[in-house]
Amino acid sequence: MDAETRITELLVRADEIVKAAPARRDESAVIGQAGEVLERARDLLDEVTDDERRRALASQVSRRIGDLDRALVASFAGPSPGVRRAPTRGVEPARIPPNQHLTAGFPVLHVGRMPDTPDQRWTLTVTGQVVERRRWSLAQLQAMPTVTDRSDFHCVTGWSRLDNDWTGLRVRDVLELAGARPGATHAIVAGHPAYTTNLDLEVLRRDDVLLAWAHDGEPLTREHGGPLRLVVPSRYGWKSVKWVTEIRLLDRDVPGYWEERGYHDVGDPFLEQRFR
Ligand SMILES: Nc1nc2c(c(=O)[nH]1)N[C@H]1C(S)=C(S)[C@@H](COP(=O)(O)O)O[C@H]1N2
Ligand SMILES: [Mo]
Repeated sequence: MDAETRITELLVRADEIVKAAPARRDESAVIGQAGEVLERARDLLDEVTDDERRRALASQVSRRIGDLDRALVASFAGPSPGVRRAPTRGVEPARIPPNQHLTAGFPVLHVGRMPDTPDQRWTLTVTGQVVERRRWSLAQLQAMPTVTDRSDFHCVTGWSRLDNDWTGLRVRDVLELAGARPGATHAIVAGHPAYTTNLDLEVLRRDDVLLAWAHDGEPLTREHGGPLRLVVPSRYGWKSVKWVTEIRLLDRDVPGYWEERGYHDVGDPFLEQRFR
């Protein structure tokens, strides 16, 4: 059976579970089961060789996962709980983008479930417009040359957290190992459960763009995207994909999860590019 047929079967199976939900008592168990089936379908997407078909199936998978997310997370926008404001006194005003305030803590923001994949089974795949599709385990990534970079983090919901010390790998180095094809201009970065965002390669190759596994000297916690997250300081936080599993290079710009829902394709906080 080819990947396409298997994916279609898994989609139908997930729909079945969801449609059976009203007859059951535990909604979150239903969401969990359907989510697992959809994650299996998503894992097979890479095996669909036809670009057009893969895109169509990917959007069917992510739309369904999105539906589960909406069932789990009633509201995402607006001030997040746990955001305590910090005084801006003594902070260089130019560091704070328009209409942002500083936060004292480190809020947790995401749609959908956190993955429970153990670190030993975590992999990162670099694929798409590359010379060679590559996949590394977390241990392999952590054996590569490591950097620590201090940067500011700006969430589109209004909070900014300054002076984050991120430790990990430069995305640029990982891209070099896979080899970007000449036509590659953009990337879709994917993280669990079906979260994606688009970035252009020029940004991804900057010094401060990391695949991080530590924050402020401590191992990155699961809720903040551990064991591996993308960090893109020059863009709003939604571009900093948590639980990152794949970087797919493309020869065009394709919107990700929030971009499909109206957020800006670029997302520069200093230009206040929140929505299109
Ligand atoms: N996989 C995944 N990554 C994600 C998100 C998400 O929903 N799923 N949310 C993004 C948003 S909107 C923000 S602001 C940051 C928040 O990171 P934090 O929870 O570590 O503060 O994660 C980003 N990365
Ligand atoms: Mo955000």
